[in-house]
Amino acid sequence: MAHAVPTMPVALDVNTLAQFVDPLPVPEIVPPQGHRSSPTDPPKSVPFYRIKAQAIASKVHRDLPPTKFWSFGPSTPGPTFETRAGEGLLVEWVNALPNEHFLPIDRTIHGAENDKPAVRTVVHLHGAKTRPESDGYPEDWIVPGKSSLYYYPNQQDAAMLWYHDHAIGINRLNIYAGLFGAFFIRDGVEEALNLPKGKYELPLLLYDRLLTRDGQLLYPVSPDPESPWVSEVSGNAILVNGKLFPYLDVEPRSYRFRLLNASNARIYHLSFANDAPFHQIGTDQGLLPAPVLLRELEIAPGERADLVVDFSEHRGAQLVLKSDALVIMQFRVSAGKAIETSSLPSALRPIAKIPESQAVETRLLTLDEFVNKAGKPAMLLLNASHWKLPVTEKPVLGSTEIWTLINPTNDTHPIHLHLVRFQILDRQPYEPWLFQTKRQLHFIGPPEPPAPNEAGWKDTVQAYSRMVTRIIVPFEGFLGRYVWHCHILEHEDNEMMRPFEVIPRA
Ligand SMILES: [Cu+2]
Repeated sequence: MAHAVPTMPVALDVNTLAQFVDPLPVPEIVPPQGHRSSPTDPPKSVPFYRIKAQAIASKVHRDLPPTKFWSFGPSTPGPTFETRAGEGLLVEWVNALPNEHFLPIDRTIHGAENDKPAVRTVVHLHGAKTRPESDGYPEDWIVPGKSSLYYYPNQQDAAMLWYHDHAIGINRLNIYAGLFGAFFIRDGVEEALNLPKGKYELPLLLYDRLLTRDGQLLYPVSPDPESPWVSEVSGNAILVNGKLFPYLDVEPRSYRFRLLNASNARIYHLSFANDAPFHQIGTDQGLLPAPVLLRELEIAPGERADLVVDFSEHRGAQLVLKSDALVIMQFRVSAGKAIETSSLPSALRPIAKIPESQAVETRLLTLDEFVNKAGKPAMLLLNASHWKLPVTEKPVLGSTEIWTLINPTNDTHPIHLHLVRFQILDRQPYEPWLFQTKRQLHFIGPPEPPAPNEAGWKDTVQAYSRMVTRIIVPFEGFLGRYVWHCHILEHEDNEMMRPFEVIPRA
């Protein structure tokens, strides 16, 4: 009997759609459903939230039918959390998804084998300092009908974090389906600065998707039906807070935009079409020491950027935000008078540079790509080690380490460590062949310090191609098992992810 050959649905040509016909949505701030006792010693009464991962349909554009998504709420992205540093909260993450996945699972990928349920979720709060049992370990997934109760102490500086699925082997599909949202921690340092706030502060969650002609999510597959995994997915439609080509009406004054790259693989090079300058005031883990004036911003998957844009010079104008040649969204600046109520101070939050001498351990860690017989990427690893091998990175709680990320591949890999925040020391070009054959680090250029807009606390670092990227990491917080991984989700799933374990001092 002949097998039916599945036909690839035809991709939408987004250039046929009218631009700037949908207003930018802003995900709602989720109210707590009451208070409960925290799992701390002593316990305290903390806000309690119940969040349901569910199948929804949402219109991404005026002229497209509703798109089927999975989301942590009735709309996508999921609702936004707002909390304060040191104020813990509890979330019951409920898996209320259907029993079948609507995106193509590769059963040859680790953790997604035939004996595993198709639909599994586990939630990680990216950037949070959380105990391991609430961190969303990739194997801690739950099936439809189940839930997990996670506690977030939020004992850390003000920052934009984001929650997203982290289920092993299908993470790229679950996030692509829409399982993510924003999480803001506030603190007194930030509030004392008089930055734009209230309706003048907005999250911008950027993610690209491939859409079919009838507006449905298309997740591409390889020509091999036995292993449909592809090495990177970039879409034709760039969504901002769930809309394609949205517009935002703004007053001629300053706005604060909290930007997140929630894409599977795309690195954005953001700028305004008229080359308007803007300031970056914060990065992944909070405020920078000082505002950095930019005309272009590069942001990789998992990274966040805290931006201030002053529209007062653009009264009556329409500014288009783009990434290279791709149009993302439009800002319509009103012509009327506006009152500037915020200010941009020259100093934001002091950040002490960690001296290299503080590090008690330096680890050389490689980022490896393996190709198949056809020369196509078949698998990616950290330190040439599969996920299931014993844990090799065991930092001592309270100690500082230097992680030297050696990237012989042709790609930038955004490397994310759970639990911790770190500083970038430098990046330096090296000769990959000498390292691969003799394990000798031979540098072929001077070390480059981080750019001013990276010179703050980070939790995701772009490890550039054919460069050695060094980060210095204080392992503070909790004991136990966490993960570090590439945030290109296709890489992470196949198997560019490894555990690390924070151990007690001997
Ligand atoms: Cu990668």
